[in-house]
Amino acid sequence: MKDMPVAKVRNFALLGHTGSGKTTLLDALLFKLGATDRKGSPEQGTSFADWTEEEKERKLTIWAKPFEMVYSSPTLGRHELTVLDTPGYADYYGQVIAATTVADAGVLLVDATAGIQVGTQRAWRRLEALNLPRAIVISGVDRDNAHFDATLAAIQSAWGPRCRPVTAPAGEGLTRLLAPNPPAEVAEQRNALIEAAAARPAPHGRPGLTSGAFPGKIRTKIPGRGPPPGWPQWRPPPP
Ligand SMILES: Nc1nc2c(ncn2[C@@H]2O[C@H](COP(=O)(O)OP(=O)(O)OP(=O)(O)O)[C@@H](O)[C@H]2O)c(=O)[nH]1
Ligand SMILES: [Mg+2]
Repeated sequence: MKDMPVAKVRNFALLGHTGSGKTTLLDALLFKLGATDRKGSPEQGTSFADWTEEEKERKLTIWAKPFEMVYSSPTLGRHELTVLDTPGYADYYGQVIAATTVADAGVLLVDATAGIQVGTQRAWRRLEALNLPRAIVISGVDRDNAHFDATLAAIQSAWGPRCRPVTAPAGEGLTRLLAPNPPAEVAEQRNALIEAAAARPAPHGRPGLTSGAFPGKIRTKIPGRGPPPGWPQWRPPPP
């Protein structure tokens, strides 16, 4: 994908406690976005990520590995996703350090049947230390003993009310809170999300809901250089 402009590349690492579902999510993404013609499974030893003999045997990730896929959206166009799967098992934390050093963002998985665990906290601290942008995925919501609301409450209690859901269980499945005409049961969460977004300053020169001062420096991978070509330049809002 050498023809993809840098501004259209999203490069993020999957992080979380061992068994929280990082590799399962990666295999699902690869299949859903058409990068593979079957869905791999770490449990069955068919994962595209956990492919070494030791990983297949132990049914867990040992090595961080990058995977490329293309996401096409009618409104946002084509984007290249470079997704790094990482091990959650504490002995292999060095792989998390390496992956987050090259990632532009982190996606942290929190298991809805277990809540915030030691490996979740360690991953969060790493993201904090690097000041990486991040998203949280509550995984395993299909399991019988899953607790979405309690997991969300634990996340907000640990890391603040800025952690707002953008999707939530409704009826039989999950719904996007910003989709047109969402079910009434998610109206409260939808309003809270819109209010939180409206209260934030506009990020990185993209149009926001309010204008305001830029909260920090634009982060680049190469110290001493400006943002890569094609990145939007932030300008202070007019007085
Ligand atoms: N029902 C259900 N099972 C899941 C889900 N996500 C993961 N699992 C199962 O949980 C187990 C662990 O999943 P993995 O994807 O290997 O977990 P991981 O986070 O990659 O674990 P490490 O590689 O050790 O860090 C596997 O048996 C998966 O099939 C989910 O969303 N729902
Ligand atoms: Mg794994």
